[in-house]
Amino acid sequence: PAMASKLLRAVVLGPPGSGKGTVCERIARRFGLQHLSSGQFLRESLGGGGEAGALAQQYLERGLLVPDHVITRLMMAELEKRREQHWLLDGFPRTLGQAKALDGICQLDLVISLNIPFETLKDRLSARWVHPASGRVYNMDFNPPHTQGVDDLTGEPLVQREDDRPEAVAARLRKYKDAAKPVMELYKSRGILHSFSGTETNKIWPYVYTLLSSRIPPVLPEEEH
Ligand code: G5P
Ligand code: MG
Repeated sequence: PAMASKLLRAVVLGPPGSGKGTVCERIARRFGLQHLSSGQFLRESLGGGGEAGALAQQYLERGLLVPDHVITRLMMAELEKRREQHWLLDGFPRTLGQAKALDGICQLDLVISLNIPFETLKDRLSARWVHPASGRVYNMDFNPPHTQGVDDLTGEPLVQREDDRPEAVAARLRKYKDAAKPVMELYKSRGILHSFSGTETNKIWPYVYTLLSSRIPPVLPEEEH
């Protein structure tokens, strides 16, 4: 099919814990796209000890959205570096202001929205453990590490994210809805929004895979996760 030359510009939206990272990771591997997570970029920027990092940390710990100009500047710089690659944004844009900034630099082809019940989200986040240095994510029920409490590849300890504490989780879920609604409506009105509902990523995945396959040829077969 004639879908070779254009670079794919895709976004995955969804509340905290909806599986954006999990789905993006699979898409990236199967289709050879760059997976760009705004949350991961932010967490990496915290380590630097700079003023911007310290400020961002206060938002992240409380489960609040970082101000639009901060995250937009960060993402625009990262996207600029990857102009020649297919990419898939995880967690950006999250407000109408961010969506408009993104419109200024590209034309989106595809927006995937993950619709997951509130109770499911709460359960998942409380069982999540991460390896901070790589961003690898585990879940004690869904994809536990080979050895409890340590990263499969490095053997380093796993930690819980500050914002996965119950108080922060509730705040994040509330805030998400308010900010995301106008973004969804914008993409829906353009006819590029594709929503997937369910409680299990593995059941949603085949539909996501089919959708992506219609836009870009897979580099790996579908069966293995
Ligand atoms: P992040 O890092 O973007 P969130 O809160 O949007 O964080 P999060 O928590 O990373 O989203 P996710 O990526 O949607 O969730 O989900 P995931 O990690 O793949 O899956 C969650 C857990 O469930 C994992 O343990 C996974 O293994 C498990 N899981 C997946 N599928 C299943 C399943 O089918 N069954 C089960 N049982 N488990 C499953 O943003 C962090 C912060 O950064 C700032 C904000 O402060 C934000 O709170 N930020 C921004 N601020 C402003 N604007 C932006 N654009 C910002 N982006 C980030
Ligand atoms: Mg994530």
